[in-house]
Amino acid sequence: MEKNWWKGKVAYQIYPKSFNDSNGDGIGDLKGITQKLDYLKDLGIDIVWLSPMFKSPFIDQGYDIADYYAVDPIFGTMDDMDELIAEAKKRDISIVLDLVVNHCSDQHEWFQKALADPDGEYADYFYFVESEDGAPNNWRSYFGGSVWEPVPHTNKYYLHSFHKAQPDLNWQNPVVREKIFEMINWWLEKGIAGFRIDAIINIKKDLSWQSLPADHEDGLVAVTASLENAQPIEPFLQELKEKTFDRYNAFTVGEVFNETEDELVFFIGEDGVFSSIFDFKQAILGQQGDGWHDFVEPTAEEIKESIFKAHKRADHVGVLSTIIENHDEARGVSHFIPKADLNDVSKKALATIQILRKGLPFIYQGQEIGMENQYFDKVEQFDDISTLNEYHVVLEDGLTEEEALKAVSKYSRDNARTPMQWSDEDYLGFSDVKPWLISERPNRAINVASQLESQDSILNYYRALTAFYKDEEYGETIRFGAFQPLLADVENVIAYERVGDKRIIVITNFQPQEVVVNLEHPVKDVLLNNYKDIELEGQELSLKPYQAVVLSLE
Ligand code: TEU
Ligand code: CA
Repeated sequence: MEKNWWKGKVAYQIYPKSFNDSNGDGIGDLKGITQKLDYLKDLGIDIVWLSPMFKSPFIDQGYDIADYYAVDPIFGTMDDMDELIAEAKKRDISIVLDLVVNHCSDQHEWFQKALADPDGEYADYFYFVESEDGAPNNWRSYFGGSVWEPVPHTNKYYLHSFHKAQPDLNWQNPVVREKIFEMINWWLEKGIAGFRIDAIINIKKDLSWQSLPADHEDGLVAVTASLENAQPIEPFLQELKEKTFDRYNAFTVGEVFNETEDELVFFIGEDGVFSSIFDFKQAILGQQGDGWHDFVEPTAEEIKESIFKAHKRADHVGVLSTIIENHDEARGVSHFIPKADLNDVSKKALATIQILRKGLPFIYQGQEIGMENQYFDKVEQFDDISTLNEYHVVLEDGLTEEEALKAVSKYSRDNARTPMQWSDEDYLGFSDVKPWLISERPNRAINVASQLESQDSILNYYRALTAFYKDEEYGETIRFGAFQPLLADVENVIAYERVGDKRIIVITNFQPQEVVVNLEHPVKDVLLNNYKDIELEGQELSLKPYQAVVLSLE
């Protein structure tokens, strides 16, 4: 297999619990995914990333793994997994798994053995730290509260950067590293094509366990702040790469936030440890302040700036994976498009910007039909631990229950975790019974069945975008050509040029007003347009609200 086989592919993220239920228990499963492979093929998908489908108690929806070698029974069997890999292969689709190795589940055999013998070898698989009076320090976990949990009947605490049911694995311990590498190779041997690498930055630790200045009234500080004083991550990841990914020519995409310039080279440069990392700069726009109630809506100018900056920083180093949403975020269309402007046209504009910018596009399930945030009217309707924690943070900050509900409804990870909407039936064509998570009032009008029938649908527009990405004449330029900002000063216009053996410009008018722009060069052809018509006189282009056009230049 060619070294960089994954370059120029289109990827799709599946959240297995919510994609397709094949056996009528209200939970998506592996057979359900296999049934939809042709759908994915028609959408132009080459790589499918599955969020965790391993054995799990699902405290954090599968990101708490109890057995890395087993498929959770709610998703099916290992035979189903083998069948999925084989059927995908037949269609030239590669399967990528989620590698969650910063932590495992407290139900994992290793942790159970550690608890049973807190001085034994398995305690060293984790961070068991002695402390006489209370938690060893003031770090706050990602999901709220201390990162420390007492080990029963001892003066020890164990570290959990995320939920207490997700104890951190001790990467300092070479035995742990070997076990992890063995497991990775076992899966690669089975025929999976690579991994999305979860929360990887957290594997480095500040082993002095020093407290840091509090960042909130609870006296705690986000555990992320401790990473600045942590041991270097480089040796771990270098070893990981050499002992696993390299041997199989695997595709890897890291979940990495806030990397420095040097780290960027280390991650995705020529000899980088990963194939790619996600560009989260756009996804996290507007996240500020002390909690979800302080978040603000990103403007078109901010979206533009974020994209331009990302490419300026990364394109000479390596390949970014682009997203507008994932299972940890609200729906992209609801995040980036003001509510009053949310319609098929604006959704297509957002799609155009993402799919045709430079990089490896990831489409999150439902994105291709324009799924929006869900309607939640009671806190009891949420499943996600992060949402429930934030709800309390907002209340503790003095807001009312109504305000808290409003804030978490808007940013809840559950917005993206409700079932894929295949049809307008009762349970959205996802299942015959009530799904494990569903809004009281899903927007049924948004569904695959109806969009397959309508030529102008968002789904068909996404198909056109992925087809264009692979187009015989222009695809090379879109996949590999340079990215150059265009019309940077024209407010609310997000535009760029792609330069390869062809010259292509992508212009979107990301606002509800018309705009006129002057192009520097004569246009040869109109290659894509989210309106029926285009108003182009010479080099003067008038764009309707949220119009997106793709033009080739002479
Ligand atoms: O996410 C890591 C991460 O940093 C996020 O938890 C983020 O801070 C959070 O979603 C905010 O609500 C990964 C997974 O993508 C996420 O689903 C898991 O919950 C997490 O790791 C723990 O495994
Ligand atoms: Ca099922």
